[in-house]
Amino acid sequence: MYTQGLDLLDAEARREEGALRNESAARAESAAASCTPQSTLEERFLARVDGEEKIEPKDWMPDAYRQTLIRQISQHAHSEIVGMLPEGNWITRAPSLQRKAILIAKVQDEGGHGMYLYSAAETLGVSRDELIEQLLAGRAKYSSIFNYPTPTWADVGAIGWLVDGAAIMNQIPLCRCSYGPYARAMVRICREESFHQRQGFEIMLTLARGTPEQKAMAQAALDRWWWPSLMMFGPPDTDSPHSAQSMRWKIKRLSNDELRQKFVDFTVPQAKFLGLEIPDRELEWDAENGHYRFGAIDWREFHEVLRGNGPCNRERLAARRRAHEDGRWIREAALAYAEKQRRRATADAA
Ligand code: FAQ
Repeated sequence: MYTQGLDLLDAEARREEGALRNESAARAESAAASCTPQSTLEERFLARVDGEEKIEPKDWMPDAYRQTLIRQISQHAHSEIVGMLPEGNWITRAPSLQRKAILIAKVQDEGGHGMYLYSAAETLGVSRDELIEQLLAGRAKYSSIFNYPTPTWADVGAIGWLVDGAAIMNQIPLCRCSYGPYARAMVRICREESFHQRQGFEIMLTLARGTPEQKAMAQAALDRWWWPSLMMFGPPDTDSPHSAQSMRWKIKRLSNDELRQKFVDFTVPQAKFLGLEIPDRELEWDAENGHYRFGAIDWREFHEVLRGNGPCNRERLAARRRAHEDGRWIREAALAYAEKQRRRATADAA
């Protein structure tokens, strides 16, 4: 289902790629920009956005557009990196060798997504070191969802099914983001997320069709992850300070509430297929408008998690800091090796 969505997008992405301007044209524009009034530059920029042209790193762009992208892409990158932790918790205890191999691959993919996204952010003039320093200092946001614990194997299934499912729902429109490097990174990321979602659903299906204890374990994981997954899409549109501007700039294509509704509409039939119950007494099909109606989200919980008071915020940051320290020697070794290669190349050239 998700893959079909991606195929359509792929064709679209290819058309958009074809519309990309070449680099020398971008350089010429940047030279001309230095003596063009700001208002004209802004008008041209918006016309390009409206015309579905991709904005590329060397193109002129309003500073607020650049800052919005740095904010969103870096938060997204941090989410992928911190997002390795809840499932990483189960790598040593996966129930079979095959499950373990799949989980390792999945968690590595998330690390890779973080790397593409840090690279996309770097094209906007911020350094990866700076971004990582902000994360480790606790000054950067990452997705609220990764501050919840994974007490059972079924949580790994629920994350793949619901969290990756929500991530795909949010990220498919980002493949059409107006900023080229982010849009292109998202195409590959969405393909991998599609595999992640299916592996999670398959874990849930195995448990739901297993013993009564296994089915109960799957249900308990769904109970734990349902509401936090709905929160992943961000605050309601009426309380989302960035949405209107981001949609005008075609960074975001659909609003937080639109995406949340699409996710609910897709996921409820999947829960039915699993024979599991969504933990929402108010959930009901509204035939008139063709969507599920769902109960109120506890936004206080969301804001508490964002303030650093979720069940695992402290644990997650401590784990990231530890990993960063543990990796210091390899970063230093890689830099020393690169320096040695550089010196050799200089000596050979002399
Ligand atoms: N958690 O005005 P809006 C994944 C913040 S990747 C924490 O609506 P915006 C893959 C928001 O940043 C998951 N903070 O903001 C995976 C802003 O704060 P600021 C991550 C949140 O940007 C799977 C403030 O609230 N995905 O799961 C959250 O227009 C499994 C106001 O909000 C992305 O990052 C939240 N849930 O819309 C990995 C996708 N929601 O900066 C491992 C890209 C909102 O003013 C395992 N990002 N905030 O201090 C986006 O699409 C958007 O940034 C939204 C927020 C939709 C998240």
